Order: sequence, then C-alpha cells, then structure tokens
Amino acid sequence: MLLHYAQNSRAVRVAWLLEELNIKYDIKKYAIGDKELRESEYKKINPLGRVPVLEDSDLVISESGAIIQYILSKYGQNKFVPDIESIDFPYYLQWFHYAEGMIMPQMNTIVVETILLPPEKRNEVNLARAMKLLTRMLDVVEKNMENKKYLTSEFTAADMMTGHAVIMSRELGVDFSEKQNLLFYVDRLLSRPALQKAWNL
Ligand SMILES: N[C@@H](CCC(=O)N[C@@H](CS)C(=O)NCC(=O)O)C(=O)O
Repeated sequence: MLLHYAQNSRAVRVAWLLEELNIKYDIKKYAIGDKELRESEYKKINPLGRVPVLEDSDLVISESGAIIQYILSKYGQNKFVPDIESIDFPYYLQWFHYAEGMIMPQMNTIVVETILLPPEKRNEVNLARAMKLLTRMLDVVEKNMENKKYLTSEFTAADMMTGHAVIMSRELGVDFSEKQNLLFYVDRLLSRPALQKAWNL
C-alpha cells in the first residue's frame, strides 16, 4: 500500500487510520504547493494534483473520506465504526461527513484569501464571511462535545475526519478561547500516538 502524503494536509487522516490499525504502508511525501503535484506524472493518479491518494495493488483512489471508508471496509476488522444497529451509527455518518461538507469549505476559502492569493487579489468580504461560517460550524461541534470524549460514544473514523478538521481550524488561527470542549477534544486527539506519528511522517 502506498500513501501519497503531505504534512498539514488531509493525508494525515489516512495515515492516522493506518497507524491506528497497525497496517504497514509506504509513503511518498510532498509539500503542499509542490510542483510535482501539478506535473503530468502525478496527474495520472489524481488529475486534480491533490493529496491524499492511496495505491493498493492496482487500485488508485483519492478523496480522504473515500480512502478511509475503503480501508475500513477492507482491512478495518470492524474497528472505528459503530455497529450499524447502534444509535451511534447515523451520528457517526453525520460527523464523518461534516468535515468535508461543512468545515473544510470555509477553511479552503480562508487559505485562499490569506495565503494563496497575492495581497492585491484578496477579498476581505469573502474572508470575513468564511471566518463567520467556520465559527458557526465549529460551535455546533463544540455543543456536541459537551460531556463527551469523542463525537459519538466511542472513538471512530468520524474523529479522524472531523477531529482532524477541528485541529486544522485551530492551526489556522481560529479563536478557540470560547470553545473549551473543543480545546479538550483537540488535546485528547493529539495525545494519541497514532496521530502523533501520522502528523510527523
Ligand atoms: N476533498 C479532498 C480534498 C483534497 C485536497 O484539497 N487536498 C489538498 C491538501 S489538504 C491538496 O492536495 N492541496 C495541494 C494543492 O492544492 O496544491 C479530500 O478530502 O481528499
């Protein structure tokens, strides 16, 4: 298995799962913005030039959430997914998809408006709106985490998706001073050896 990986990217989610499952894998490392990601060789495996991509024998698959679901289905031995009959299961699905559906779109706009665009092309209105929406999205997670250790009653792949997005929001400088539950949640996740390893590959 080969994981195309970059630090501070969504590829960390996949490495995190592989580490939690104790699966052996190889990695090819890039930096975000690397020219190599935009070259034709890489575009053969992901036309959008993004990470993560997972190669498993003849399979080449992108989209962090899809890769995680693939690994769980094929190699997960029922770990990190609640039983389908449990009350946790639908909420597991909700929180699994909340990362890419609700948090990351705002983060993308913030990264574009603060880092990627040259100063003369940045748009203050877009930035302010994305910040406001991101805070609103995170407030919902904050409320869910009241008296809870994880998004559902046990640690699952939803924490690897939305938990990672929450950590990335904090890294981006979002004010967490009124988000005590999320601060504890982030610390709890960051104390997991598998995440520490995945973060620093
Ligand atoms: N929805 C995709 C997003 C993939 C994505 O945008 N990856 C970013 C890093 S987090 C990337 O590769 N950026 C490199 C670039 O745009 O040059 C996923 O969840 O895998």
